[in-house]
Amino acid sequence: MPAIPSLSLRRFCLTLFLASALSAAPPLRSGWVYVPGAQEMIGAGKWGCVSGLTASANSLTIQAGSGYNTITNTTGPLLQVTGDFSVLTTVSTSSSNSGSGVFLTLVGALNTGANWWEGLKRLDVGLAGNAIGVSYWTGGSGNGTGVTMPLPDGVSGTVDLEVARISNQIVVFAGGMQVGAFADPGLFAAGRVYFGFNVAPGNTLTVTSLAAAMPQGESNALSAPYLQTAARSGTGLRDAAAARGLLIGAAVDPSHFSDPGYAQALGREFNLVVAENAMKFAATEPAPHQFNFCAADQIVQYAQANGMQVRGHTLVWQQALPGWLTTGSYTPAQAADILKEHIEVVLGHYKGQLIDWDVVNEAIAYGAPYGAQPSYWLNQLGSGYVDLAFQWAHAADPNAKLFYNDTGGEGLGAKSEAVYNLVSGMVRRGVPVNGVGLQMHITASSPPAMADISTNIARYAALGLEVHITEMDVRVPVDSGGAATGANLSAQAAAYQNVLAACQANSNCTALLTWGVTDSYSWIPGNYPGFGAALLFDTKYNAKTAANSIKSQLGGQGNPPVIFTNGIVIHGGRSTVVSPGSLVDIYGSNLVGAQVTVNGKAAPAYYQSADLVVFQMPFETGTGSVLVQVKSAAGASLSNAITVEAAAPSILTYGDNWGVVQNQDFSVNSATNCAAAGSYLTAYLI
Ligand code: 9MR
Repeated sequence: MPAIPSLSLRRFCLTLFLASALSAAPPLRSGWVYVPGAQEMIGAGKWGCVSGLTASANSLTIQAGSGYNTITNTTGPLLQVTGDFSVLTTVSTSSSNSGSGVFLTLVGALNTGANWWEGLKRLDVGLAGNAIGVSYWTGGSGNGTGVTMPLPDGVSGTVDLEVARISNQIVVFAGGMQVGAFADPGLFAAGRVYFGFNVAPGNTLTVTSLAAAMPQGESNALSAPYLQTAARSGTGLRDAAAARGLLIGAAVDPSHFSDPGYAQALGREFNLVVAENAMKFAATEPAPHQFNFCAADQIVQYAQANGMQVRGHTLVWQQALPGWLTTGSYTPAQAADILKEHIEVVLGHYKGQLIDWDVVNEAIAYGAPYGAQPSYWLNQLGSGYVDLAFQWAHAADPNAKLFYNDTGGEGLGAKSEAVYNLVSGMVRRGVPVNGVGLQMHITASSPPAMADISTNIARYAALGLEVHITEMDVRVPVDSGGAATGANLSAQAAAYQNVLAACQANSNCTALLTWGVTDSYSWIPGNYPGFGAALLFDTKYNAKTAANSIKSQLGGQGNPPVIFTNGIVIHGGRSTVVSPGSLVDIYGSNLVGAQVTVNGKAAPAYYQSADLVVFQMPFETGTGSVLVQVKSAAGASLSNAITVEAAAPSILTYGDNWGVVQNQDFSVNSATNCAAAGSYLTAYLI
């Protein structure tokens, strides 16, 4: 009989202990200490970027529906391990556990292939039925190896689990007692441990502590993917850009920081980042008045750790709006309040940390006649929403540089005109706008003419505005494996180089950003079927021809020569149609001191200036496709392929003139521009 009161007293005490120390980690074993920073890994936004669970300050709740709910936190805390370590957690389940389970999941290597198990090294340890269930996968098959260990007497309900790697063994403890061990098949040999949980169908898991420990004297460390620092080569694009006073950037999605190649390439090559999606309205205000900066903050932290600047994108757009807003029935006055609050909170959160903001994005329609883009904001607030947004943004952070960003108006033409009219109108009205973003989502086959881009940038300079090339990608046709032809990749490289050259030709153009880092994660294949390979780095993070052309455009003594797109034409004409022996014009930039080669052989030049070279197509050049290149002390242009045609007698035309006859001073001879007696005339014929 005396045993009964004693037992109930113990239960009473245990309940009190649990209630008062909800998020305390299970006790450490003798001689073990917490990995620095890893005593508490639930709170403070560490799981806020992970979907499929509910995170509060001191617990995680994970439910499974009809299938397993398996979660790996690839964006939050990550353990770097070299020696022995353990992970401690306190878990409970609302379900009976019979035939099911809730598990702590430790991932040593992430999936690398099409099947979920390819390359995956994973260990699950948890409550399964009335036992401790263990399963592990080593990357070669979806069939895990299962081990069952007994739950010690008296351990049930809320359970303290500890999973340790000790020498070559995985050792499992429950309620402070060792319940089993098995040989470690090298699950954490890559030196990393991602944290996760796995919940069987119909089960609910509640996690009230998560910590990591190690024997005193070990040097394991807690890190997070977004805190990685890239090894700097000193020869990255960013190094060449910095020497030119230019920012070179990329759009970033922080979920890719767990891909080591991504984090390395980004920090090695770029000195500027922009959030591809993480700072948009739907991401930052997922519920009314509730702001979430989890993913966006990770980008800013990564940038700060890697000495990079950050652009803000974007406060006001008709896309990426949350459902609560677009399906809510707000009055125009309420919608205005919502937008004003959104701008104030988001700008306020990043005050002093970003170089500028795309305040309004794509307010002009995508198609002719390029009126106002239909949008929630236009419906609710009328066309004045653009000015209002800039005014609210300026009031919220008077030091922030405020940009208008749009697509399809990079060169000259109707869209460009509409954007220019909108922005110049704002300037006239005294709206606080500081710059214009030219997105530059273009194709290699028909890029805007470089001269047009340069002219467009220059007219914003005349308004006192800065310009950034904000979202450049150059899509090319790809096969089903995502591969592009060498010719298309060369054309792409020329387009990149020309856009950079147009930017460099104008001192108000201060940044060029690409819309992503690697072809692996670009938005292009999903939106333009049959196209892809649009960025500077391939799926293995190798620099593509385009990256090299950007680098050569940035580097060297002075700028290497550039041949403008479609810049090789018959002398005095506007199209290619060159034949062996004909004079050929090359329009470009940095052409002083240039040597022209045709298929690698030097060709005689007749005239040279910074933006024009006239050379003669060597007579011995055959007909068909030939490669024309220009070299100077600063480097070489890209090779441009043109077609040499058989000579056929014809008179060249130039503009409205039939036949081109030049006076000795190179002006076109006409009824009102006669040749002086005794001077010579040049007639251009084929
Ligand atoms: O690349 C972005 C894609 O992942 C998003 O689904 C999409 C909608 O939010 O936005 C894409 O980025 C766009 C950018 O924000 C504005 N200019 C056009 C970009 C490509 O659509």
